[in-house]
Amino acid sequence: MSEEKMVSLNAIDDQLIEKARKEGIETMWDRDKAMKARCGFGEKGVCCRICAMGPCRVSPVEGKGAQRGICGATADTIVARNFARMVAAGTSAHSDHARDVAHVLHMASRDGNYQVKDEKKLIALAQEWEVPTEGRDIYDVAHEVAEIALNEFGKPFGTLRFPNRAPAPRQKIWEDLGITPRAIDREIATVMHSTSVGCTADAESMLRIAMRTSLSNGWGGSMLGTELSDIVFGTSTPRMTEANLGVLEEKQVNILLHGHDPCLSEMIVAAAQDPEMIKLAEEVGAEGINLGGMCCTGNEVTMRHGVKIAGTFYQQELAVLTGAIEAVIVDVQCIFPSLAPITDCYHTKFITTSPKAKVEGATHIEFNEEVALESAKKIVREAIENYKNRKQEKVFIPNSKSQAITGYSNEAVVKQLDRVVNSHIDPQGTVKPLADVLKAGVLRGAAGIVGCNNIKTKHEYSHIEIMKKLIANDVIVVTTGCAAQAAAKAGLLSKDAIKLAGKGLQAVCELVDIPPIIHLGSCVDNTRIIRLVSAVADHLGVDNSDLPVVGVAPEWMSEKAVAIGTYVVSSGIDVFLGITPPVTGSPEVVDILTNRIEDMTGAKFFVEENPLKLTDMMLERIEEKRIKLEKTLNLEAVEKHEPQPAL
Ligand code: SF4
Ligand code: MSK
Repeated sequence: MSEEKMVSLNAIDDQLIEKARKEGIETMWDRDKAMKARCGFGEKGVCCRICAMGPCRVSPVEGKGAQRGICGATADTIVARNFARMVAAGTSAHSDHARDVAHVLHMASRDGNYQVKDEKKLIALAQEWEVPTEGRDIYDVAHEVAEIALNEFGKPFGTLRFPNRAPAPRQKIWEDLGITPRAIDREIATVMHSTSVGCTADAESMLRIAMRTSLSNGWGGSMLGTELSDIVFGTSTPRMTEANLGVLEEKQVNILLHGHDPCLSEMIVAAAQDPEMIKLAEEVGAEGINLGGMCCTGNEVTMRHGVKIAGTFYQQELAVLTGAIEAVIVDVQCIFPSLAPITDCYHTKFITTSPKAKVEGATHIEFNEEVALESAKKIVREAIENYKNRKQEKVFIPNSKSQAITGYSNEAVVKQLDRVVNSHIDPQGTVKPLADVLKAGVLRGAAGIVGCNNIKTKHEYSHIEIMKKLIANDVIVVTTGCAAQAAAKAGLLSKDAIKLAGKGLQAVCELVDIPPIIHLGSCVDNTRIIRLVSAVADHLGVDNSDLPVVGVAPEWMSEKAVAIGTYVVSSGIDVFLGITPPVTGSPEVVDILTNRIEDMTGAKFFVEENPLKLTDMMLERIEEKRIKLEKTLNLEAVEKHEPQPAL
């Protein structure tokens, strides 16, 4: 197949799609064809079905078609409301994930399935929240911290705790805009209320409400998810792993772990290492149990255990098509309902575990945290016992995998930086070396590349082209989510990739001993990125918006990405999107998001579907921010950098 016709950067994906065609199995590419053109009103965001007088589709073109819904809502109102609801939905997903982790911390005990793995981090958080720690049992402290965390969801008064971690000028901006987030659930409820029929009909006001809600995600739910997961499951450290469907094993029980919630996946990892389970696998004729991670659960277990990465969001059907998977075990989010019919074509069991995400046609085995390990063993046993049903003639395991280093928590990044600077300056570690090389222009800037895959683009092409071009231009990249997995598969999370970097970034990577693209975890872990940026801003005594830093979501598809993008812009960091959001039906909303929001937050959205042009826009913006930083810090001007092609 010619390269342009391939649906993905990876030839093996096209081979698996071909296998599906030959076997008469429907995939998302068939459904994409059947769908033909998308609904134009939906694409522009001008369809409202909030009340039963509608649905109302208003025309984005003046003088053509209905200009207002039955109630009088304009395109601006409808688009802004739809956007806000996306933010609320994304926020609910990330935050509810964190709520589950908080519950698990609350039930943690010394001899239980869930324990405190990072006591230092727990104590630090307890002190931040003024929880007494002296002379107390660590589990008493853990339970009190968990209770405070759970109260962040519904406390009746005041604002969230974590926004206090932002640089002082940023906190002031939020206060002045009236968008300092209150309780997480309250912010989500406020969006649902304000967007209901007969409420907010002012685009800017609606978007401010959406911004506050997004901040309750970034500086609330997601941040809790990261912090509490590190406490219960351990703060990740860099480790080697492998990525792509070639990690599946011919002679082992292959289990695909897909979804987001580490409360389940951590227990599945423990169950798969249990001697009883290993013995059972041998009894059914397998040489062992092989776990492969997918989507953010894949990120969670690779960063803490080095579990191999089987693939990204768009490879979930392709993984089943290998015919070599005994069970796909899922929890919540990003799970295709099509896994039910597609697993039916093979011996593969599709096991749902959460009451929040049951799927028709799946085997549902509810995961019970109270008896977590037993529950996980029950699920793993199903997979093992299914090994004997594998049909060898249907098996095709692609011969493709890459080496990757994953699992850089912020603590791990700081530890690496300490190799360069005497840690005795600051016993907690320091971001000084990072701030110094950014200030001096050795690194032109930094980019956080995050997010999903989207059938509207060639899979992973945008992720990889953007990453390669940025590092060639001395922009260090941190990455999470499926973008991180794309990088792992392309070999960009390895030290071999240093040769693709510009001279400045090469020097930094060699000195600090890091790859030029750093894996920072799952989607909730985007909070690691905003904390790292805030630490550098604090160190330099500036605001986030003064730094030559960008956020990028080249192939996003999820409502969670809309929530993330909005909290990143609200945190003062520009966001570059490779897929146009459904807002183009309102020139007002487009103008706010891509222009006027900068007056409020110091950052804005940029949208361009051509990844190379999008990268040029990022590089230009980074240079603009460099000039701003030089002025703010009274630095000597460094020569402007002209964009270089990827190496
Ligand atoms: Fe139509 Fe207004 Fe009802 Fe929306 S809220 S469906 S625009 S009448
Ligand atoms: S898993 S939200 S496809 S990054 Fe977080 Fe990947 Fe996007 Fe799901």
